[in-house]
Amino acid sequence: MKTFERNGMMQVLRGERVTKLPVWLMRQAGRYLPEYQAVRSEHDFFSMVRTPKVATEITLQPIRRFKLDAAIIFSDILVVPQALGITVLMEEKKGPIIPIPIRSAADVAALSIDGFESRMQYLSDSVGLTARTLDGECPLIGFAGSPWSLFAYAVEGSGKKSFAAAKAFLYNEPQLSQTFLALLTEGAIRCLKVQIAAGASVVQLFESWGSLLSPTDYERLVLPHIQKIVKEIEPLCPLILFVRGNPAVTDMLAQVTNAPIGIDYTVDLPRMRARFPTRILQGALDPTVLLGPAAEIKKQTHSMLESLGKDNLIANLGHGILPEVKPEAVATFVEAVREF
Ligand code: 1CP
Repeated sequence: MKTFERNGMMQVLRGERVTKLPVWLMRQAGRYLPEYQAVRSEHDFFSMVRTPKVATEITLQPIRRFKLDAAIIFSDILVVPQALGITVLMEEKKGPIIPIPIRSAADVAALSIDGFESRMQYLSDSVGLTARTLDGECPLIGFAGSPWSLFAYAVEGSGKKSFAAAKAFLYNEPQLSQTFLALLTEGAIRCLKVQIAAGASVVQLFESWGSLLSPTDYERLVLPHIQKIVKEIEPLCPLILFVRGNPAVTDMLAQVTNAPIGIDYTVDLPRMRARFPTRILQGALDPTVLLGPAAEIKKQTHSMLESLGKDNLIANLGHGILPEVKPEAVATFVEAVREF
């Protein structure tokens, strides 16, 4: 048995009780770390993602610094639309840009899943190299974006607007939207399978733009795709479902699956735990608390852990860490979990 099988993360995911709560942070590999900035200043974002040695180095940076209980592979949710044939650029300080967004039947028809795995070879290599380099120190998490969050970027063209174009497409082209969502679902499933085959022990699905849909529309238009992903991936390894900014959707996913649920900081924590007393939950400190003083970070972390209870819990933030956070604040958060 690999050492990390007895690490708290895998134990919690197997439903075992632990004496030490596992902790990792969403977006732990990234811009708040000076050692990340040093590598980034010399490379384009997607060439970093596509170079296994660089991706491995970035993945390990936060593990070295904070001795976290899980690593998450350095990649991006937008690698799936890229591998389907959509051009994605990473604009400095702005985030992802899709210069030719998906707006018509011809745009969707031009995409293809054929040869998907060969276009994901770099990801397979990165995951493999990272897992071998970790050598059992902790498990490696693979991930993908949910079909809806990918749809939102691919149709809108960027992440900074109201997503009016994505919503208009969804309602004006209901059948075409479902065709595109089904293709993105297939892409997400294959992307997760590539990472699992290469050595990821856990995977997470990011529903970063669940907040754009009403719970009714989510249930009608997106939920069947999520259920397909769960059905395909659950037999292979633990799958954590994370939703940002829509507690009703978080609740819906917890009701229709047995999957571990990643909760964000807008969820009422005591109520969530009361509704799902034995479910594996992950979260959920407001990431902006890390901008405050150490005493506040400790107080809020302890209060978050008290609300969620010590069992069936993976400590994390309720969304990704902000680039403005100081590494010392992360150390304080990790220490606050460890001393709880
Ligand atoms: O540490 C890690 O978590 C590893 C790698 C990782 C992950 C899990 C990156 C690297 N991106 C992601 C997921 C991701 N990417 C999500 C889901 C999580 C979330 O909700 O935050 C989303 C929405 C994206 C899209 C994306 N990529 C954004 C968000 C833009 C927006 O609309 O808000 C941004 C800024 C990126 C770029 C990016 N991805 C990752 C890093 C380190 C960066 C910064 C790039 C840089 O250095 O300029």
